[in-house]
Amino acid sequence: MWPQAQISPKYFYDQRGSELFEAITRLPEYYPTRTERAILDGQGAAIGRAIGRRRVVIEPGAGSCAKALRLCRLVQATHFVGVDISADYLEGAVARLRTALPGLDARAVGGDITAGIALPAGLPQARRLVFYPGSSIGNFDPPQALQLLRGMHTLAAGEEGALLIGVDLRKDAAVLQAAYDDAAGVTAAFNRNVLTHLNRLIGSDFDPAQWRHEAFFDAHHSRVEMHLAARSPQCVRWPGGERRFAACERIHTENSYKYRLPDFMELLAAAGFRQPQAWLDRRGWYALVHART
Ligand code: AVJ
Repeated sequence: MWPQAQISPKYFYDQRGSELFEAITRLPEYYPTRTERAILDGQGAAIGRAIGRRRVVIEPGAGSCAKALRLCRLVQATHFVGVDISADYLEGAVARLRTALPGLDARAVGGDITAGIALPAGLPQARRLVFYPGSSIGNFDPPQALQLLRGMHTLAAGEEGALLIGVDLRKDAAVLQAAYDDAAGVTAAFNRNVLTHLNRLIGSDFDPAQWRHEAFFDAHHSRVEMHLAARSPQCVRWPGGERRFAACERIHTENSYKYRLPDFMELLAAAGFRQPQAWLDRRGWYALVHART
């Protein structure tokens, strides 16, 4: 038997994958993005008071920078550093941010946050705010999440350092299921696109049409899992190797952990953060959490 096949979710985000993810955020079933935005818009005054003004905002996984624009406005940011794996996509987004906020010193940095970020030289050490919205922390298992939060603590450390992070909370399994297996099939296309991206990266010959999208909530691990299941037995080849798949054999492509708020607060404390404050939507589906270094 072969070991369980898996592909890291970071490979979702080539140009096409980033576009498909943007489409996901507009789906009726995918509540996290609009719920987070509703919290930031509805409780922005209180959140803004907790954060304070003239911040140096660092956003790992900045993507389209749509949230960065809102946040930088809210806290009258002096500097912004967007970091993303999809560097080309990010460059365009940061350029638009500069146009929208002419006073802002905005930079784009290509990179993988799990590998450590090289910040631009001369970035002020004081008043740093690490902004990690979108519940991307959910992609990491709790020990990895702790390590990542520790890295963010180091990134923000200095006078008045802080973190503002979005966390998706545990909720009804049917709501979660629908959010990751939408009726229009956009999440299925997003999931399959990882194979197209991989083909380009390693020269493999995956046929995306041969793979079925699967998503379900695993209550024990408190996570949504996404998989691709082989529609028929097949052999995938690339220069220097091959992998046979039995019919229905799965490739694990993503975990999306859903936290209970007290558990997440504990994780923050373990990473060295203090004075956490959380703002939730009315349904209690999502939290924006602010904490100091
Ligand atoms: C970008 C990791 C927050 O887990 O909800 C959306 C990615 N995967 N639909 C999430 C995703 C399937 C998303 N994150």
